[in-house]
Amino acid sequence: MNDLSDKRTAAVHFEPDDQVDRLKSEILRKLTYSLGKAPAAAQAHDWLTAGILATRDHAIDVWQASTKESYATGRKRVYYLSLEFLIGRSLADTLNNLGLTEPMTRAMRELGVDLPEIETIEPDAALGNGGLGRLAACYMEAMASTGVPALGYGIRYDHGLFKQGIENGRQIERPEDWLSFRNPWEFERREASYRIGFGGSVAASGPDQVVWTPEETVFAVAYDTPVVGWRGRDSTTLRLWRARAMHPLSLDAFNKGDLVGAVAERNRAEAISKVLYPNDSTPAGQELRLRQEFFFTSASLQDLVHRHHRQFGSLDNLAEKAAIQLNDTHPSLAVAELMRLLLDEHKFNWEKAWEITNATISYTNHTLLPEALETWPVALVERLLPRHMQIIFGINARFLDAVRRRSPDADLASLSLIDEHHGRRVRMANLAFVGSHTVNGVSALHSNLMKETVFAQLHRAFPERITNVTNGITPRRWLLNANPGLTRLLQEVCGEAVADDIGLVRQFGAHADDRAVQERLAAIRRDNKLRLAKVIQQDCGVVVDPEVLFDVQIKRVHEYKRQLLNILETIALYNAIRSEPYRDWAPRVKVFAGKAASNYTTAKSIINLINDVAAVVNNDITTRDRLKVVFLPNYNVSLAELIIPAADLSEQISTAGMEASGTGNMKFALNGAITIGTLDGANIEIGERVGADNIVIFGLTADEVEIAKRNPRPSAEVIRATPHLEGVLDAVAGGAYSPGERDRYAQLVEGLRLNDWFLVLRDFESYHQAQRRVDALWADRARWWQMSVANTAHCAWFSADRAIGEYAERIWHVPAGQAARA
Ligand code: NBX
Repeated sequence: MNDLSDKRTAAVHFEPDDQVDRLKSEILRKLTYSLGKAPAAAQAHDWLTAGILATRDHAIDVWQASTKESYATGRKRVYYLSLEFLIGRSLADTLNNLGLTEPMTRAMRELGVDLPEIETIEPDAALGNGGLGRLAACYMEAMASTGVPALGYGIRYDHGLFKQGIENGRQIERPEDWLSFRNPWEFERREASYRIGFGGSVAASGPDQVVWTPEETVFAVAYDTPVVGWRGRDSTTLRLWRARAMHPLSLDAFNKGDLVGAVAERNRAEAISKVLYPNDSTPAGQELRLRQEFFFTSASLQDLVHRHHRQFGSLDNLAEKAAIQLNDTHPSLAVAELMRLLLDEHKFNWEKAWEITNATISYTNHTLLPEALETWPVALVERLLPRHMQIIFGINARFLDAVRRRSPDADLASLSLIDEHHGRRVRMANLAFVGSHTVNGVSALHSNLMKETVFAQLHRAFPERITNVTNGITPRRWLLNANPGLTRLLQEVCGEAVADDIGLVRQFGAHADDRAVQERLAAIRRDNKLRLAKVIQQDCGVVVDPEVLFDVQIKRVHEYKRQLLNILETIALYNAIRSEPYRDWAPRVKVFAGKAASNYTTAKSIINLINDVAAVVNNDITTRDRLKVVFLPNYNVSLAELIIPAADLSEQISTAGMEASGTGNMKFALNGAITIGTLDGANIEIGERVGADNIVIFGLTADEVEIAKRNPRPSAEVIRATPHLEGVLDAVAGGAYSPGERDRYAQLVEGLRLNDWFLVLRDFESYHQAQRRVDALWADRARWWQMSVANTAHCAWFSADRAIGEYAERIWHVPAGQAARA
């Protein structure tokens, strides 16, 4: 690391003015020689690209030093396989981590450019759906910040998650196009390109060996992006694969005048990396999705095996030098693909290949929703990946044999990698579980539920395998960058070093009663709310007062996340305010944002209802000062960065037992919002840390939900026992909020009346009461700020650095360079 630390020292010793001058000339060089633009003719996007290219040069210095160091020392490396990386924008975070925010801002200003303004035109890289993808992005940054050598492997989708528009209250999807003007952060690596086979036939060539002759071959080409960690000490690499055809044009077809046929192979190949599937927590099921999964898994494994072999000359020590983490089951085929490479290409026998595979791979589960568990028809896998299907059968036979020998009464049917009941399907979770040395859940509750429910039988067979690593978020993006006001206050109170060691925010807790601190906090929050209010006015045409309580629910729209509970309670509140206008209701704005999968009819109907309720409420002068409802379109990482620091109340109201962890909950709490939530996922751990007095908990527990589902109470009975609910449901079902189409929500409400699967009705009263406790807390503003301080002060533990530290120590067995422990 010597040359690197020298460089850093050199940077530190630059006089600020020199540094600004240097950056100015770097930007101008990029503008002139990389973009071919004269400053006088440069547009905002030219300045942005020039700024990114100048910043990227600094990132490259760090990156090359990191890579060199990890090669020179032969350290173990982490390979994080994820079909999703929800990156968002990169410029502001990279500058901040490099310590260049201030000099770059000045350099741009002296060139006549407003940096924060041009930062907002950087495309928001949305190569992910939600929590799982954002977690992967946080972990790439946290590994860079804590000195864990790592490569993230994924797909370079031409089109990320769709853009959401709201038209007449309804979600419409528009294609996303982040690559349309090139991506200045990435490097194409022609030399890192691999052949990915599909279909064809297999022929035995040795005791465990087979020759697979694919019918179709596609190229995977690597695109690398550096991810710089805090203070530019280290960097990880995001390596995304793009699909290219072997033969981009068939001249035969072309010469015959068949222009479509001439590019057919190319279109079929390139379709693989064309678009992200917009499903969150539900499998897509199409063949193209399986092709995507195999494509990126195979490219990544070929790459890491090739690099390992080049570096160490043998694969015997793969597990000592490589830890492969599977981000959910999308890369489960890694188990079979690694076996194939070891058996067929490197001629290991089965036992040795299995030992290496199992010692190298580990798997994270992100959801227990039964409909989310991926399975693929055996017939499809057999046709697309004949060799892998053989290997999966081989693994299964040996595994079931071993279990049978050890425990003759084991439930083999549920352990099997093959589900024999639904037309024979490969269970990707069982494949990942059996192929891994460690399997983890993402919160304490979730990991326990894994043992009791979906993985109960596998857990009995491998009682040591399941462990927990509660999720974490990077405090650089979600606190330092998103909330500079709060960061400044924390640095004054806890010392500058809080940016290096987030654990120091603990000291903030001692100032919970300090009036001056409370006033500062209130002023910071007000500024953040003003910024958000501007966007609300622009995007929703609604004027909101920054003095009222900002009550926020932002996340994918899903029945289990219960946006429906929130909006029904909002209607009850609206009715109550109208009937008792002079009671001391806490004036609020209800902020919603989130996308629904394009084929998820119920979720889309919920979005429609929120917008319809907003239209009625926002136009009612009797509730004008008390209640507003807004739905911000096109929720993404950048919008989250704007909304979270402006939130007073964080809605984390999933049906208990269904939200594996949540990570938004952590971002809000660290920024000082109060959580109203169920005892679900990481809410429980947030409650344990901030204390029961500093969180508002309601609703059935996971155990009670379990019982309630086994003995459901008829909805009619629940409705009868719940004040106000009947009126709310009747109004919605009868078209009070959709006068132009009276039966628009008839089905939605009928669904609840028939089967309250997500316990929206059951938890309604408890939620309503919890909201009245929020009203009372808000009325006592000193108490509110006390709670807010406690939340910030006790949430450092949710730093991704802590989570990565746990993975490094307990799962990957890699020494973290400077893992910060909160
Ligand atoms: O992963 C999310 C969970 O819902 C969150 O509770 C959790 O905080 C987050 C990070 O651990 N899961 C998610 O985003 N997606 C999936 O779980 C998923 C599973 C299968 C599938 C698609 C998405 N086919």
